[in-house]
Amino acid sequence: MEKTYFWKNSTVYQIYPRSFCDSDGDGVGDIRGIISKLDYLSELGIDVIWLSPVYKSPNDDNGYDISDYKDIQPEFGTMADFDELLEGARARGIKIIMDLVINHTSDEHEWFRRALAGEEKYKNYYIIKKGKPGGKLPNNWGNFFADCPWEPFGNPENNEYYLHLFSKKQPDLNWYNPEVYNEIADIMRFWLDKGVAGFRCDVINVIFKESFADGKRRLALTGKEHYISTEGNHRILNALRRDVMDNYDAFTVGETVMIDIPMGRDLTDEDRGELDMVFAFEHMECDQIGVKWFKTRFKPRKLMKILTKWQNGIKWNSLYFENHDQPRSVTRFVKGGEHRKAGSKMLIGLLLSLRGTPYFYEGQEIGMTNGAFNSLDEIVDIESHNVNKMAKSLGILNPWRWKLIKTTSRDNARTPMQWTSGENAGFTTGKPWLKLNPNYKEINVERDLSDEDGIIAFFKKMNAYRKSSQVLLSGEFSELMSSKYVYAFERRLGDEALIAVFNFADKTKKLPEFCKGERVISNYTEPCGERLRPYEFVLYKAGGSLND
Ligand code: ISL
Repeated sequence: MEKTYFWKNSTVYQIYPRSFCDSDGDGVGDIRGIISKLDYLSELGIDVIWLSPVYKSPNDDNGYDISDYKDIQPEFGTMADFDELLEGARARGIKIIMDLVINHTSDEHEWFRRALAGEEKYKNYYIIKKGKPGGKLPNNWGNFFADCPWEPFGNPENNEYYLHLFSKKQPDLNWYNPEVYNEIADIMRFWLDKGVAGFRCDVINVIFKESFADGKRRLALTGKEHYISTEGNHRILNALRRDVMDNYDAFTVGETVMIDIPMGRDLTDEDRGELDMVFAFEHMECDQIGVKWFKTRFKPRKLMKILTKWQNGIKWNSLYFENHDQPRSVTRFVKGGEHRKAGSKMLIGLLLSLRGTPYFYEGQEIGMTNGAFNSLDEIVDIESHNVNKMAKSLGILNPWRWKLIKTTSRDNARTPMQWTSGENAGFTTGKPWLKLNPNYKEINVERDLSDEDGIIAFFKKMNAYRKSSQVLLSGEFSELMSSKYVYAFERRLGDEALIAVFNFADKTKKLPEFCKGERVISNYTEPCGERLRPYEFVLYKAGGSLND
């Protein structure tokens, strides 16, 4: 199969189906809701939709716990709806990638049920270990969701436990077993044969555990050295590339936790042949100390340094500031509500100016902000509840626990999409599954679209420009400046160069002298003088005179 590498020129838009658009009034977004918004997505100018899981699931982790990989979650619709979505997208030149969750299944998956019923074949699909003498767990590992990663398996007398790095309803698959490999390869072919354009591969660099020995004690995720980007993991990815992906004009983007640049390079090296791109996390950790729950003041220069490091370190990056696990970028990186519009545009401008494939998360195009939750009762996310329990057991008082959760909970990004200023933001006619942000009266698609100077208008303009510019699509990156607040870089292809400059301050800042040339695009209408305005972004065509 000849590869077109279409993803190198694509802009991707992530849909979290539960929160996107509800067509039947049950308060949960669904596939027909997405179909009803295809024209909107097409007008935005996006090329690929990344669909968070729509497979059958008991929803312990909102679909990341899959009980049937070849069927659709009834509350999202039917396979016929899915086929219609795929066709409707195709007709508009939009491709769809699926979320591939293969570190674990749901404990309600048939494989796990049969394992529990005692079928050896299926027991071998999971990681089941004997407890150590004295009623001890098989090892001292930690868990991603602030839980214990071992849960008794079946009859307690057998002293067996199954491993779950995430929720206890997400048992980890045993990638030592070739049958597991074959099952997953088959699932991938099933979707690729339908015409999907690839996969976003969930926590893909932890699937192969090289050893089950105790780990070095850490604040979080003790044991991770035994499973982060192991050699066995590389072998599996390479095999899936050869056996499956090479037969389709499709791509993979790996969600790769805790990777550094050398790991990212190995995972995406074309000669090794594993993944096409990775989602690295380092830039998403620029405002935290140790673990993500301990947020510190955002220092723009730290973000700039990390972005530059990855631009220089990896041939092709995935560019993102948001997804369904992260707080909203405008709340996180932009000070004060009055700059929401300029700041949202600047962050969009930044993603679309860097080298790599840009990913946007639903609502980012209208500058949606973190959820407006008042207490834990309003939070659904399992991780947040587990963290609360754990913090409580450590004696952390409620106001502190709530502060951590309110700032960092994954539900911040999962509040329903704000379409209109009408009832329930036009998301549903029923009761939304998660509390809407009351700011939908001001922040919504309808209103933004009616504003010539809206965030969507800027997104469309900038995205269209990127697509017409070989320099932005494939030019080399070099940093020109990363000061306390001002970031600037050049993108160059042969003799042609663009200079992008960003002011991360809520005050004016001096425009660097090298920012000269034709002002191609900006988030402000009037050209700036000697000083950049708050959260100003300008793209210059190098050569020519300043602001002409
Ligand atoms: O950062 C995290 C760990 O503390 C989590 O937000 C997240 O679990 C991690 O990034 C892995 O995420 C992916 O796999 C999870 C699922 O809950 C997330 O939604 C998904 O993006 C388990 O499938």
